Amino acid sequence: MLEKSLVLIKPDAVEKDIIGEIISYYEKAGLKIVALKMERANEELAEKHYAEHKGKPFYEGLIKFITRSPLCALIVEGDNAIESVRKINGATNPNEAEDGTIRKAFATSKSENCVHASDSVESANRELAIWFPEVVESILVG
Ligand code: FUP
Repeated sequence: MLEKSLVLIKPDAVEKDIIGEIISYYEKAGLKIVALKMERANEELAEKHYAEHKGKPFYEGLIKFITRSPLCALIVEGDNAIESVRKINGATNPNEAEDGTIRKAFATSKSENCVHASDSVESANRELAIWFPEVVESILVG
């Protein structure tokens, strides 16, 4: 099924100048970048995005990390894009990430793990509306 996934290239990856390398992983896998922007998330945006983690021990550190410097938000489209992108990203913890994944190559810890991707159609729709409110209607309909 043709899907769209919300990908974040997180502050650690932007700081390391590997935006291009990361995008190449998706493009080489046959996925298409259909929207892209760079911005520094404020707390409100970060808290909306990570609402499901509120109250967890790592939550405050997570909000600090994701807001500390600019990130890139992308809409990645393709056949089975949601699962494909998560496979390309690899496990949350880089020590458990498979060879050939972005997190295996670049992530330094479970918290500074370079990328985020939607984990279901429902979360993709929720996250796309958060990060791309200006395009989400025209892009999601049809
Ligand atoms: P993922 O779906 O792989 O991005 O991972 P989760 O949704 O489980 O976690 C979201 C983010 O919370 C991770 F990318 C990093 C952060 N996190 C931690 O910092 N510590 C943890 O123990 C778990 C997650």
